[in-house]
Amino acid sequence: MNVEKMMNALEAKHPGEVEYLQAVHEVLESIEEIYNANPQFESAGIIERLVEPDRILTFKVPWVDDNGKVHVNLGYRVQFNGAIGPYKGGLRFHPSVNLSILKFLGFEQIFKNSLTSLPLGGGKGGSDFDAKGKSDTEIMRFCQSFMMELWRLIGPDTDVPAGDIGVGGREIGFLYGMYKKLAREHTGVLTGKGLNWGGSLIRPEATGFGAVYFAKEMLATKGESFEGKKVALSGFGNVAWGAAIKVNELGGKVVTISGPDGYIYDEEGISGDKIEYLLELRASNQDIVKPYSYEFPNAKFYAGKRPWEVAVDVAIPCATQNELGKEDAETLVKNGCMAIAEGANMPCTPEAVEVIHDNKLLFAPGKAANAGGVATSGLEMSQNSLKFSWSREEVDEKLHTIMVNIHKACVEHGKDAEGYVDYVKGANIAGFLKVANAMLDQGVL
Ligand code: NDP
Ligand code: 2IT
Repeated sequence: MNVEKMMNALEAKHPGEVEYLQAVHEVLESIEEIYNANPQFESAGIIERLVEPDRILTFKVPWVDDNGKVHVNLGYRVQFNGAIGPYKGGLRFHPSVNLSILKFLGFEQIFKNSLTSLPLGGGKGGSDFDAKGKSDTEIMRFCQSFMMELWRLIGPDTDVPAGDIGVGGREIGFLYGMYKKLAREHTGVLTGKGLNWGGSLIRPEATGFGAVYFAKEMLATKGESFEGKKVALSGFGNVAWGAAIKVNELGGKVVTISGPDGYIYDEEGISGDKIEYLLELRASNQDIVKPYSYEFPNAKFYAGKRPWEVAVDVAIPCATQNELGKEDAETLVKNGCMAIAEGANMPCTPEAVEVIHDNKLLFAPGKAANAGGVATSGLEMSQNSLKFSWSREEVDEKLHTIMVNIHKACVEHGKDAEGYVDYVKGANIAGFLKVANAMLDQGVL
């Protein structure tokens, strides 16, 4: 494999799919050496088959708003690779959603799911639907219409969607209800379900918990812990919420959260009742960042800015892709930040990652650090198959073990001669090898 040639061919075939090409490029660079050292990969065309999704479904999603007006959104499901298990990955509802974004997310998901050690293939889906300002009944009608198309493509052993940006417990409920009606069966076809109808304890917190467990392992390699550390989070959704809880539990202090309009700096720390207050705002579909600064006047709101200008020990970007650029990384380095863990998928630009690596910071890529979410989805699927529920402690312990093992796999494949761990390389190689070997075993498909 020649990375440049491969990228040129992909750019010609998929012009303008910036995020997808960015994600593929990163993986190809990491695996080039090991790929070329194992000629069986080349002769089986593994990489050419891996970079293209198995299939993509695109469909229209018509729905009626509360005033009787008809709207049409686009819906997608990208079934990327099913070598090691049923397609698995979230649904994103956000106006920015397009095929490039879903292909990048589906591609990343292949390696992430492989790292979890569970039998999960990679997929992703979603819609350009904007939930901001919509009523619950509008969201319900949209989800029902979306599922009327999607249901034929998914199943508990075929493809198991879950949440992502804009899709949480409420949306999964509406989607599941419609699936159940159409398929006439109660199965674990979606994860992130409510606790009363097949969901798993810890799933809502799992991505954030997992990212903090992973960062804890990284810090431990330097003899450090979260105790007394200042931590910057971005966003305040499913992932940031879980991360905030776990950082506080481990003795760290969360000083920032953000939204599309700016960030909050709360020197006193965001914990306890403040987190409860944020959750109430989120549940009511409101902007949360600005109101926080009215409720807690010691906190400052910085309009139109990102939290990376605050001096912190650890940064955990939890909002969206490419939200932390080169200059942000330079500022974090200058301010003495020692570790960055990607709670979101690909929040750091390639230029930012270069700065972080050049300065030998601890850096966890999303496909390793945020794998706790999908891993706990995998645990939800296991519980559904067993028709049994594990306790909070049991799920948390399994999640913790999975994160510790992912960290070990990254170190095994990413440590260089001087002892610095390139977790990006480690995660990509470890994730790739399992999938590539499964593809070799199963023939050309
Ligand atoms: P949520 O929708 O729950 O939260 C997203 C948060 O990020 C919100 O606070 C949102 O603000 C903010 N945000 C969204 N888009 C932007 C933007 N363009 N600029 C600035 N802020 C933005 O999503 P999740 O927490 O589920 O997902 C966050 C990230 O984590 C995504 O990258 C997702 O792919 C990844 N991830 C999610 C997992 C999960 O289990 N949910 C698992 C692994 C990764 P607002 O609501 O005001 O728009
Ligand atoms: O990016 C992700 O890993 C997720 N949004 C979670 C996917 C899942 O199937 O739980």
